[in-house]
Amino acid sequence: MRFTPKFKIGIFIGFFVLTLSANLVLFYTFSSKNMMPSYLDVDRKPNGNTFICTFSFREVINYPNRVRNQIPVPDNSTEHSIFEVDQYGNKVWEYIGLAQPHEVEYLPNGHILVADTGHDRVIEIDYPNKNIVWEWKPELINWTEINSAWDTTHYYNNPIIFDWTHLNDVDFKNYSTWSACLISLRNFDMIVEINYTAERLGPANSPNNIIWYYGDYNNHSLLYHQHNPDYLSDGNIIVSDSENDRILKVNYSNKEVFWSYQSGMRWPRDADELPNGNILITDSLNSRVFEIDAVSKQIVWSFRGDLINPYEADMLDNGNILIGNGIGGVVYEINPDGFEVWRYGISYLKSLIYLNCILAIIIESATIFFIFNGMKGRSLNRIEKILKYFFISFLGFLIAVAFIFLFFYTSIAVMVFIAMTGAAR
Ligand SMILES: [Ca+2]
Ligand SMILES: [Ca+2]
Ligand SMILES: [Ca+2]
Repeated sequence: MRFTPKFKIGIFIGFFVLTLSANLVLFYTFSSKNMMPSYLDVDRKPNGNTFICTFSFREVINYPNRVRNQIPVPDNSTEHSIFEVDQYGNKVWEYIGLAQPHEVEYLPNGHILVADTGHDRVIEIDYPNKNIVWEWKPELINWTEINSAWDTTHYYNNPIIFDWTHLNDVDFKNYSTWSACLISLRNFDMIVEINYTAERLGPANSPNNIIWYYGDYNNHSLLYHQHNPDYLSDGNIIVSDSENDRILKVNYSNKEVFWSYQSGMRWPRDADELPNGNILITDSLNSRVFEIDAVSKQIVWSFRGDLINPYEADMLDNGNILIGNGIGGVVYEINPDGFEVWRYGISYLKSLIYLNCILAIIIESATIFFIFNGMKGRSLNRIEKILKYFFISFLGFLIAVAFIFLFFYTSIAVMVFIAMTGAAR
């Protein structure tokens, strides 16, 4: 039985339309059912459960300019949450109504502190209940009282709009007789330390409770859109100076940078001091997590796997690394050999891209094979030959594109993310 050329072309177009529509349906389903989340801070709790800060990819699609244009999140949005999963991946607790929450911090009294980024506030929740028992809002601070150079016209005192400070981190420290919080105000290019004990005794949001700060909105050589400042064991501060592509250790007493690391990184967003003194760095736009020796600054461990713009990584007590994989939509626990020992979530984005690429490669290769087969023993005129070779070259091009997506999908996803959200400049 011989198929006419028209019939073959019909089959080819049919396959193409079918694949395209299947993709659109799958993409719509995944995004509308919130199956493509974006993970930020992830914390392993002492009981083995994991806290995950998330907003959805649907969010990114619907409001690609949310962060760039400071578009408010509707009240009680279910797409910006902190939830807790047990080791089997069951969701056991959730708190919604946040705006791109970047950080959750487990307090000694069992409460949690949350950096509710877009809402420009730190909240303390009486976990496992869901009452806000304390709130710190930079809009309630008269910043001129902290530094007279910041007058009423200064950005720190206005305009108070959604995501004005982009408050992206809170860290807690017990100074034995009192406690403090280290808070990162990204759009202020500044981190502040506040006396948590005094805040809790009240009145809260007092300028007097700001006991230390580092950074200046008008001086990007200090900090430029930083993430994840942490207290170091020696009392100093480590911070990811993200837009400056470097990690800094700042002397707490004299505010001088006494250590820095800047080597081939793109938008690092987390740096943790490890028990052996090494530094664990999340190099977001390079989609990797690596560990350096703090003295020699040599890389002693590195992991890429399926990471796409990871937000942060923690070393767990068992020596494994827990990673919040940004738009990759998966939380990974990786052992020191680089093997995945636990995960939460499925990367539907990756599944969709892989499925398409493999389908495209099979269908296009088969088409080329059948074209050559059909040409056997037949003499073609010049026009027919040109058309056939043009078509074969086109299919070859599509196969090459599919291979590029297969091998470089991480970099492509990062490029799309930057283009859509305006992240990292
Ligand atoms: Ca945390
Ligand atoms: Ca943090
Ligand atoms: Ca970390």
